[in-house]
Amino acid sequence: MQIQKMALAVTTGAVVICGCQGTTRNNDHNTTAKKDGDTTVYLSQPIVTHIFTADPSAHVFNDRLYIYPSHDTATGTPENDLGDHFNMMDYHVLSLDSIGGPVTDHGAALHIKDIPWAGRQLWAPDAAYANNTYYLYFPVKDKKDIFRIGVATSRTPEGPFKAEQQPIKGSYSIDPAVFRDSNGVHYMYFGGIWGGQLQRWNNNRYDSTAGLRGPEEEAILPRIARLGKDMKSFTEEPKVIRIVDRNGHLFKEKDNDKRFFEASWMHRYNGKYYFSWSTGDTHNLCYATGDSPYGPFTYEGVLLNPVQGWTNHHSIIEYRGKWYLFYHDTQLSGKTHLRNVKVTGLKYNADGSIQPITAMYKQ
Ligand code: FUB
Repeated sequence: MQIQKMALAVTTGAVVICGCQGTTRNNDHNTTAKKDGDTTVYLSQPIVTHIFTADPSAHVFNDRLYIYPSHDTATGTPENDLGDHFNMMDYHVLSLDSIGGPVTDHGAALHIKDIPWAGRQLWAPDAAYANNTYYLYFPVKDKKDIFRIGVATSRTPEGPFKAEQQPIKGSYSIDPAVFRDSNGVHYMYFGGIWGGQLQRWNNNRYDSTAGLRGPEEEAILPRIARLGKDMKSFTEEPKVIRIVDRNGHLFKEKDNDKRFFEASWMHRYNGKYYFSWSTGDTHNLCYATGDSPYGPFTYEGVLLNPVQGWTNHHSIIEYRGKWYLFYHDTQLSGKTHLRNVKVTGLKYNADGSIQPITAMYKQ
């Protein structure tokens, strides 16, 4: 437990963590830490330090901020390129009512043992609200070791959530991001290559032998599917999302500082759709804009430069009139699979472009 600098109060089933000395004042800038003779400067501090958290999907429900992160756990699973070391067992929901204010950890919201079809590895989740119900969407490998996307429900945003008996029909791969358009229609964006298995899915068919693309081939694209009114089903077969350059050309696999890898997110700003993602092995968060939730999206640039650690994963939301980027790094542990969630402000230029953020540098 890493709560030395915190005042801890236990209430009914929840842990309330009050920040002291900036530990949970997550908009502190220019905090330094000594590492291997260098001084690493971090733009923000971890939102909580008593558990490891990653892949933050932030939402505003009833004027309160809720964060749905992965709950990183040290299980000792050996590290490999398929991400076996990301061997998470449950989710905790965090909430706060002001950026930099006290954070509540609501405890275990869903455990893998309570998902009837799950095998292993609870990866990056997301959440949505409709039908007087809160929905938690999560990727987990099924008993055949194939990633599928599941859904669980609760009457409250913090859970606990009850999982459906089966994964969402037609779902696959990882990193669901559920977006509510202004007309009330919900869409799920998803997919991730390498350990996320998206390379095995062509035309929505699974082929365990299908591999990654060669450098000159078109890069693998993320997927979208419209959700039904029940929020537990797709109303259509998943479609690919085209991300193109200014000349309308798709990226190739060799463009790996820009091409899609994982960590989809969608938000709207001034009527435009902003699709953002991680480039994985080059560690950028990039974004592209379009006029429809289905795209095509035109590449705009990097929004977050590489952070400490291998993965980069985020969400972008507006809260009380200001825009924020939630992201993670490995400041607390120095280990790729034991991450900590952070937040910082996000600014747009007058033309709608996002001012790129650098969250860490060495002095
Ligand atoms: O947390 C496990 C995986 O790492 C996520 O699903 C990816 O987006 C990456 O952050």
